[in-house]
Amino acid sequence: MTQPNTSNPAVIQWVEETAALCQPDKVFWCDGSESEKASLLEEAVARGILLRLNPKKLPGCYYHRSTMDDVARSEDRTFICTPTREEAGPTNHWLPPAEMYQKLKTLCAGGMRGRTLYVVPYLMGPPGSPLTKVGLELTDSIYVVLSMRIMTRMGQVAYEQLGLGTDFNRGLHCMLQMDPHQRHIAHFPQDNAIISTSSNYGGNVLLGKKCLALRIGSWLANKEGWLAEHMLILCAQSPSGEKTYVTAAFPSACGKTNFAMLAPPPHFAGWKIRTVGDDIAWMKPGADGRLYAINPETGYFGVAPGTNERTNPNAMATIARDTIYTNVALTPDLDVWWEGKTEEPPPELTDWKGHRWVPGGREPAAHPNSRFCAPARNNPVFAPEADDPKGVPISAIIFGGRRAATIPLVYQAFNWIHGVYIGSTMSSETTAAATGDVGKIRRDPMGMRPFCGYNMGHYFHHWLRLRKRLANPPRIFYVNWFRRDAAGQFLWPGFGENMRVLKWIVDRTHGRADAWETPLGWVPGPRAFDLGGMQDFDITRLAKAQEIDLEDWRREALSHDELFLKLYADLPKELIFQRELLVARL
Ligand code: OXD
Ligand code: MN
Repeated sequence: MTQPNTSNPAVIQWVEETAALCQPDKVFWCDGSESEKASLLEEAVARGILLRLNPKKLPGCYYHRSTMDDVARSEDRTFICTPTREEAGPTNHWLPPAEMYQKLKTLCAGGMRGRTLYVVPYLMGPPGSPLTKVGLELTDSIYVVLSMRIMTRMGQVAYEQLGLGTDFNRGLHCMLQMDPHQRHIAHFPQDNAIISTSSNYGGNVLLGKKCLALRIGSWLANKEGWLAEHMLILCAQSPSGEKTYVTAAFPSACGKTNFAMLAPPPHFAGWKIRTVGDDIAWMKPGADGRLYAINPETGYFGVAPGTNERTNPNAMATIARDTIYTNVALTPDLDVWWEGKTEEPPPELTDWKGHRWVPGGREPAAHPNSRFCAPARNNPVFAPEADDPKGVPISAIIFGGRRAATIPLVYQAFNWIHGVYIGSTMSSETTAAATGDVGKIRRDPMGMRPFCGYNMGHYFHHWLRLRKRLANPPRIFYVNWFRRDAAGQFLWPGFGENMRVLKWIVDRTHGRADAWETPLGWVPGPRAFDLGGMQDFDITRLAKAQEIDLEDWRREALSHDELFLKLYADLPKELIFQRELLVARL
């Protein structure tokens, strides 16, 4: 549609101003309809931006290949532009707003010549929820428009929620020439605005996701008294029908999607795991003193490599239709493949760079951070509560990371403050989801280090303060699925078997599972952890996975200082005391 489909004067004015700056040939006002989707897909295919995949094998699925150097989030090009450096804090890149606006306005001037500017109205959250936010993304990428359709409630529904109001996130995305030196993912929390340039990678440009739902979201949450977190939300339903809602914060590419869609092993017949969300939770204390969560998204932007019928059968069903794949490999009959999809690779592929690929080469066929973008509704275990404006009451919060040593499979914090401490000292080996080294241990508090839109020390204060508004707070746990033995083998089988850990967590929240006190927290008692039906699993491996080596932990406690020293000026004293208590217990 080339005429405004809203009468909201603030929206119209902002679109006019942006068009005057970027000078697109055309302005297209998206309405989110099915007919619009069909014509945009047709155009994207005709322009070679998307390739239609084999409709018999993958109905409604499309393929996109990015430029070679635009394959992951660019943390070093991500900025929080607050009036003072202190507000952004030591973990964020910072520039004063005026300087960044000036820089980006110069870059974007005339930047859409010869292109179409798409106006994408969207909601983060179910219509009518007190937590839901309205966003508008102005983009010159048709790939972004089609992906935003999947990831958000996009279209007229957003204008309906906004009415004539002015409270909406202003997001501008200009692809420019895709030069990485001109790449900026700039956030202006005080203005509820985002400008993203020179990238077309989901995490940098689907502005509702990391930029609004997490960076601006966390800033708003601090101001308004709620939490915007990098967490999945799942419902564990017992055979008797009891529903327990759990969130889990793991860093990027550490298995949130797999855990959110977990398929319980046969021994847990009658248990159902349902997905409310796989990446982001917005949570607010309810009148009953419990913490309620919504998933602001409507799709999954997940890592393809490693996904298969064993690791995540529900994801495989989800991405069998209506999905946009990016940077995976292609078979000659236009099916998709990635490392780990099948044990044996097909005899011939086109790799993510567009080159012929045969097994045995040194380069992977799919990029390690290749992605699927799929509607949540395709998920066979989609939880209908995901549409409930009230959200779901959370009984447990799980923190976790990818650590080959030291960190046990599961333990429970003694209380909320201790839980905030274990979340704030969370660590993980870095993954391909962000550019830079892979496999280096870094402190990633609450999985939010790349996503906290303000000073991380203030963020910890906010977590601690929230406790006072929770008469019945979620219990807090820590997990590590990735511990290895001396031979480098994983000690715990993971994936569906994580149901055993989840069951203990669920039982703990209901006060019915045995636990032992250790220096780190509570761990499952000998009879509390159900290993029934596990073939080829030696109980001594569980003991190894749970082992607490005090020498290792003394070193670990020392390394907590790495981040704490950086944040010292704003670090809550509670966390310093918690560290002392931990050291005293070791
Ligand atoms: C993501 C990420 O894409 O965390 O969800 O990088
Ligand atoms: Mn994520």
